[in-house]
Amino acid sequence: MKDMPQDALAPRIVARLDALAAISAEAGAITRVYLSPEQARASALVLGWMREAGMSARIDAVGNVIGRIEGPVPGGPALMIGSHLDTVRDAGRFDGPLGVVTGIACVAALMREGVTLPFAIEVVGFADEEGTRFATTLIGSQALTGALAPDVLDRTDADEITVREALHAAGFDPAAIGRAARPAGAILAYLELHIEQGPALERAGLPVGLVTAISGATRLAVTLTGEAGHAGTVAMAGRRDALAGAAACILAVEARCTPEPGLVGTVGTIQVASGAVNVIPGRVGFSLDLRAPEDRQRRIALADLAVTFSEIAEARGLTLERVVTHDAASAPCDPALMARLAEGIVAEGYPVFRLPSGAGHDGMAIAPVAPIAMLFVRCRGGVSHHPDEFASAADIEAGAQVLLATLRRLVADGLSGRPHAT
Ligand code: HGY
Ligand code: MN
Ligand code: MN
Repeated sequence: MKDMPQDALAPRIVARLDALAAISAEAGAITRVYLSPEQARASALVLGWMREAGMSARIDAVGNVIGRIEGPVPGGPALMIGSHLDTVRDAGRFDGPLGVVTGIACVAALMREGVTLPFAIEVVGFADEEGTRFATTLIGSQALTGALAPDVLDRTDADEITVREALHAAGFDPAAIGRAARPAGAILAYLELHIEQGPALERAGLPVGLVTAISGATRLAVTLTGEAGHAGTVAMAGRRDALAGAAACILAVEARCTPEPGLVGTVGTIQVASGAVNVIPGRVGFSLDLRAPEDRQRRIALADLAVTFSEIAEARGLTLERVVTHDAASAPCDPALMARLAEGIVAEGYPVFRLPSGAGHDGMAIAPVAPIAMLFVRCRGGVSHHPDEFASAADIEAGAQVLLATLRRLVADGLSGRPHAT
């Protein structure tokens, strides 16, 4: 890579992202969902990179890939650097893997500097942040904090395979997932480097940004049931068309969210049971993903939409079912840890640009048990969850050097340190 210093970290990071991107369920696209054979292959690759960096490395009871450099007390509390290795369907190559591969590169660089660690450092590749396969999300990070939903093993994918069956098929013991949970205090702090997945850094002309909080999110599975019938013989009046009802609900989501800054609502999937071109849809299922920076704002919108959906269903003679498949509170980043990350940003010569994260991250699951902070790296056009997702090698280098500078400070001064006046 031209103009890169000899000891640059980005060239190897980019090469490893490319290697991971080649591991997919689909040729010509990047799709690596939880407990898939592709995930097993990607995990094996990352295990090797962790070991190459001098870490002990293992896969835990739910499939998280965990590398560790011991501190003074074997098994003692660790500073955790993480992100996820699973992807959405037809994903970009940076969302998730960038944070894991950069974490490995920074730990390796720190080890090359011969530092003595005052605490252990772990790099974690979480197994299921996206929730692409089972609709619920953060399975990997919630298992690690002991916060898995009691019914998680019964969640099913589009083929009606349960998490329990998928764990078993992937060689895990469903009865042992509790072993992934860490005792209280095991995680000193959590740092995640991630592409911004939005346009703010590009608009500001900056390669890195300091995250202030992660927006909370609620995901629903909504089912409308009406009456199937012959498309040619049933008059329009009196039809109980479930898909037309779903369309009204989807437009209601857009109408409710659009006027309110920060509130976003997305219907990303819809299924018509036994759908056919000449059959009036009798039963339709769709997903709803609702987010806002403030939990209260999200809950009010959720309640409003529940009323609207019921009114639409009643007016059309449909029955309505709503199941919450995921609910994560917004997660503020820790001011002291943010101050350390801000020191790293300043040390690398960048201004400290603070911004919230509209996208969800594993840090939401870690926040209840440890201080979290996130570093965003600029991505082109803010595009993500799409093959056009792109972060330049120069910005990846900037992100890696900021993370490394931050690690040096945390190792030298401890986690609380001297908050930097930025
Ligand atoms: O959905 C999200 O915000 C994250 O990319 N999983
Ligand atoms: Mn994502
Ligand atoms: Mn992500």
